Amino acid sequence: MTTDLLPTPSSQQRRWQDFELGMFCHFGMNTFTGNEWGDGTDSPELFNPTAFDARQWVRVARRAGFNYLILTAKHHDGFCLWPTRTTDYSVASSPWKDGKGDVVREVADACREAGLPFGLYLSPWDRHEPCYPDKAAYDDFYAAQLTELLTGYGPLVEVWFDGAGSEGREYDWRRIIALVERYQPDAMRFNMGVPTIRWVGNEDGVAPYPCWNAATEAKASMFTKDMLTWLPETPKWVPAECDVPIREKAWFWHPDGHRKLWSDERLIDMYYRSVGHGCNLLMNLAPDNRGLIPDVDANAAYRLFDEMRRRFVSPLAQIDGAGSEIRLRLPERQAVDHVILAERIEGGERVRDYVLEARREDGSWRELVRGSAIGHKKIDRFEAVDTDVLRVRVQRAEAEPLFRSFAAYRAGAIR
Ligand code: FUL
Repeated sequence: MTTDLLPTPSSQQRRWQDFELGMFCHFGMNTFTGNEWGDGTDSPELFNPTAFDARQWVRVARRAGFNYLILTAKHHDGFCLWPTRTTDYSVASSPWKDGKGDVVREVADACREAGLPFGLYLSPWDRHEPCYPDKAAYDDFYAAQLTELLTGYGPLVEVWFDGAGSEGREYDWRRIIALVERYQPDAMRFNMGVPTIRWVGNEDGVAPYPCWNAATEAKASMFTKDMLTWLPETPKWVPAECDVPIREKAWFWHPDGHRKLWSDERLIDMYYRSVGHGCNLLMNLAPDNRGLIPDVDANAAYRLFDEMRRRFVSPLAQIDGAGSEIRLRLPERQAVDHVILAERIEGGERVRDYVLEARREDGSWRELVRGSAIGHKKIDRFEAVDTDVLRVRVQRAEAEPLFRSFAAYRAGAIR
């Protein structure tokens, strides 16, 4: 067994994986028109939030337990939330704050005040910009926009490159990535060019299992089956991010409000199948046309994460360790219904197959779960068993298994 060839994360990737939960905020021209994909012809006059308060967004993010926030600086309609020099299709041409406002600045500042890492989404597809059909001209335009964002708003945790609408289109990824590397070397790069994190491949907030951290490809968008070609210098370790709107298929707030808020059960399931599969969950809470996150959306997020904290705040027992069999002794024989495993991923994702077992009163072992990937985290849930010792037996590994944590819980609910 050699560990030399095992992909491992960078320190920035490890930090990002520990965040686990991100809040996405889709806000822009669509917020005022009821569209999901504006066509770029809507007048800047329409952009006029009446009570915009970035601190409220950040309070919601903090109260819910999100550990980073990503804002759509420009969505597919091309309308820019900052006063860019590249186009007049921006907040500078809107009545909001007499054209003197800067949404990106206010959200960046509110995040910094609260110590919340901040990231930006900049859509490559631009339905407004007249030079879009001219590849070289648009590459210059996009690079200029990105440079403004990378240099003007402090440290960014993530830059989100959306593949939607760009199916079949080529951008100068080498140049784009060089800008991110130059100005924001610690930022995660989502899914394109030389990504450091990848798209999970759906917008349901769920990862398949196993969802290994090492990957050589990912889907480009919801609208194609094509897999992306990443540049050869892409790291082997590219953990997945699961993005999902908290309302069914609605990234933006809609004046008619008819999009369904996901049920608490569905949101809990998303948590198990994203964070519980070792991935990050990036959940969208859309600010409304006042410029505030509606209470109903915020409350749904609070209920979800409060419940998950209730389940997992205090383990019955927890250890770390190395080796292919690790035992976890409980303080007494008691009911257990969850186990959370985590590898020390700085040593790579070593475990390939494992079995989790509980010791019966007669000393024999009862199998609870068979699994494969552990990586950053694996949450296993099962019908409650009474036991005093749990063990994980690694049946196949790339190198000696290194456990950051092996913890048992009695959550009193497994759904
Ligand atoms: C998709 C976009 O088309 C949606 O509008 C949204 O921005 C989502 C996060 O990505 O590809």
